[in-house]
Amino acid sequence: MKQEKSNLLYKEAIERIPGGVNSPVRACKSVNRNPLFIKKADGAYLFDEDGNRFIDYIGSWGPMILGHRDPDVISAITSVLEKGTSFGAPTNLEIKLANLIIDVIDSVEMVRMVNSGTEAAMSAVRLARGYTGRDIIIKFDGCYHGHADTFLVEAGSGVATLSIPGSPGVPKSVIEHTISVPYNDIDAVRKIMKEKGSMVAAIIVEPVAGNMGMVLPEKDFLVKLKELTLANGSVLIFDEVMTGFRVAHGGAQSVYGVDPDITCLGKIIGGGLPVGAYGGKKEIMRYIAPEGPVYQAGTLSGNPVAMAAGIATLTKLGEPGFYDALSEKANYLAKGLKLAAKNAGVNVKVYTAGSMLGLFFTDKEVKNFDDAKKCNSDMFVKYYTNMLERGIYLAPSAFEALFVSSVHGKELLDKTIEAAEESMKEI
Ligand code: HOZ
Repeated sequence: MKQEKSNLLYKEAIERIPGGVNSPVRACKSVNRNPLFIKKADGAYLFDEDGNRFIDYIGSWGPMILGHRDPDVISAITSVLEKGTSFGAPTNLEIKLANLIIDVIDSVEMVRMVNSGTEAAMSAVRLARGYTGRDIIIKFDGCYHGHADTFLVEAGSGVATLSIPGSPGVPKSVIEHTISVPYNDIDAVRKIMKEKGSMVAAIIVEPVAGNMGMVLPEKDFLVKLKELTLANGSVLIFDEVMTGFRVAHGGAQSVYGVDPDITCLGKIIGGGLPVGAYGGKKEIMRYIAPEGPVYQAGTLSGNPVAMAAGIATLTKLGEPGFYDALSEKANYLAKGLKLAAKNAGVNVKVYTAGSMLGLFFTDKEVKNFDDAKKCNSDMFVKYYTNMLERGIYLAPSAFEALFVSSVHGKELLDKTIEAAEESMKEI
């Protein structure tokens, strides 16, 4: 595989941009490579500067659920561009997108648009603290809720690839209010709630974890979190930045039958443009300024171009049978990957949640961050490299998920499975 042009660009980039990238995981450090510089994308494919073509399973880390350059999304963006790119004032588009969210996610009665998942989670926690008048936040090891100070304790995603628990620059006085416990460990949460429940503002969780690889919640884990927050007057926040409109139309909460008090959304609701949102019950959402005292603002929040892309995307996601067809593709791929591993004599665990997939090099079930960290990282690096050489673009870290889009046809899935078997045989 040629990488000369990407390498040259990387050389230039590292002189001008820290690490040569605008988000750490992309630097591909944990797979011992230089990053590929992407020139364009189309459907299920990415094309890099050297002219290599890849079947894309990152999908811009989730939002490209319709594939790249979906014609309806592109035409919605184009028609808005002719009217202006940013007004910093309310538009009808914001109401339309809010309705598309509220109509589908039962627990969301009101929603505030922001610009990213980080902003959504950061604002949701501020709201929970303002609403309850409490400071403590409980989160889970290996979950990632963006890079706001409060969350940089045992965080997943890019933080996990650097093997650091948090980050310098985060004041102790901020994270002393954050308690992180193992994912799926309801007894650990129960213990904290028993000791400090009256001081706990919120429990925040990825209802399906997607930033330590993809890890499923155990039976009743989310139900018990709901019970504990209710009993203690705390707020339950579901970070559905990855899972919202992804694992099912109504998000993970619709699959597991648990209504959180606040839901964080991102990625998909902007159709690939920078959008996030947080929403919930009116009683809580009315605490946000200007209706209430909890301050949060943003010039580009509700940006018309991003709203138009989101509206076009969510409208298509509402078409009958969309999610059944998508999950079928993911299940087909998961089955194929398991068989590929068996044929190659390699132990893997493969999990799916709608169109999200997790693949771990281990023979043991993966239920939390510790389990994920114990998986064979050398095997992952070799597998990643072999797959890339065969034109399959996976997340360059074992602590991320795979995303299947509606334009990943059977032929591409078969090609991926074939490449996986060859790649695993070469490990
Ligand atoms: N934190 C993102 C995935 N979980 C990666 C962001 C990026 O590099 O774009």
